[in-house]
Amino acid sequence: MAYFKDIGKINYEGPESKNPLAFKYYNPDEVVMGKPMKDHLRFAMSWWHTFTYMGSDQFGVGTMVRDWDKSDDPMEVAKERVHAAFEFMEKMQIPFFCFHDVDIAPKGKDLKETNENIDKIVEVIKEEMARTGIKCLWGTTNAFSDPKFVHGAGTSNNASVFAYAAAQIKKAMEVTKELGGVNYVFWGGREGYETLLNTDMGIELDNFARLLRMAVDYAEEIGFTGQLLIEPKPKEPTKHQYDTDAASVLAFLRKYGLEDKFKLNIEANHATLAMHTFQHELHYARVNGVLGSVDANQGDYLLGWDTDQFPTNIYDTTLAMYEILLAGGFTTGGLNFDSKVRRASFEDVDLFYAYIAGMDTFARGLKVAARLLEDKVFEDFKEDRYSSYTHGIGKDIVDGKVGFKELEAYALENGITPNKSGRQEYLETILNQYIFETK
Ligand code: XUL
Ligand code: CO
Repeated sequence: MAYFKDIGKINYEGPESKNPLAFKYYNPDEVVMGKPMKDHLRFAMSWWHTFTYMGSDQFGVGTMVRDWDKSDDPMEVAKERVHAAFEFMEKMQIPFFCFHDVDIAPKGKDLKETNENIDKIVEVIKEEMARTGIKCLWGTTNAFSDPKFVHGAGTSNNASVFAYAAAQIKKAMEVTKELGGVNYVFWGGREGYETLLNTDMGIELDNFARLLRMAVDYAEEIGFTGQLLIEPKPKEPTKHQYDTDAASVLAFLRKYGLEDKFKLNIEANHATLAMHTFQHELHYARVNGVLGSVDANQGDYLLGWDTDQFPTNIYDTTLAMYEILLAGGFTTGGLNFDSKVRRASFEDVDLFYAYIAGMDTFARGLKVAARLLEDKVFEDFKEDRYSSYTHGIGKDIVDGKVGFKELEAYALENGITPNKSGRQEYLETILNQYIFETK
């Protein structure tokens, strides 16, 4: 059965179009820097926000009434969600999806029954994947919602909870492999703490690393060759999440010798919560060689929590695509819309408007970023700005030829070469010009 009967396929109509159900900038086959847009952007739908989020918040229940959620049988609901999800992705021209284990199938009376439920729904998903050609970008485990994870999963003080989380990850990895997923994500969930008065951070971090090591070993054992990813976030649900930001995750991975096994899944709103820009987190991951994938959304600068809004800020998407292009583009990664419609946008058509907004803003950001890179606007400026390290004393520093004594002698003899302006406002104007003028 078709769930979005009144809505056809969303096509590219160009910037002049007034059709709200059309792309104005996302033109999947248009070639940008030698590659079709769809291969640069690798858009993915998040199963949880799109098909399980019903619009509830701390003050009220769900507002969304979905035809595919009508049955009293949770397995029927799960199956119909699969059909609705694939109809949606097909119409939206979204080539990938991402999921948590709990998003796709209902909980059973125990782990065994839950896993059986998952297996049954996976069969339905596989049929739809074969029918449509839509692929899995990544799978993950929800080891944070259930009450047993009150003290964390891999960082729980309760070893039986650690074991349960491991069992859940094992299953989710198997399922991700079965669905041909090209990445597997670890977001910390409740891996963090509320108060150090009851927390042994040392043992919690060691245990978390043990869990990740087991995941690496198991991936190898079952032949899952997808990229393992960690998604940083500084707070929410716990006051202090261990995977705070790109820098702290990298330090953690290096301490435990896991840095070659994981890359990062950078989420825009998590960057904001960490008091960083989205670009900062992408840039940090890129220069350290660990930029894996992206959770595309945006936060609200006036609110201190994860609002997971669809990305509509052209500056953020331009600078994000700039970093992604500089990284050489995605390999296994992609742009997963970890974004949800507002509670008041409760009609089915709002899902389409939301994804169109996000996809168009990223498509346009891609084109602006490509032009900025082709013209080497910022890259030339930076090259010149750091040119003192390409010759003379600067080159000696870089080549490791000098120490404090030689540098003291240099300073005594030569003093300071005058500094030059950083030209921030000039560069910001150029960025604007490219955003305004890119066709
Ligand atoms: C939570 C979040 C998650 C992860 C996957 O803030 O972003 O949805 O992306 O668990
Ligand atoms: Co996310």
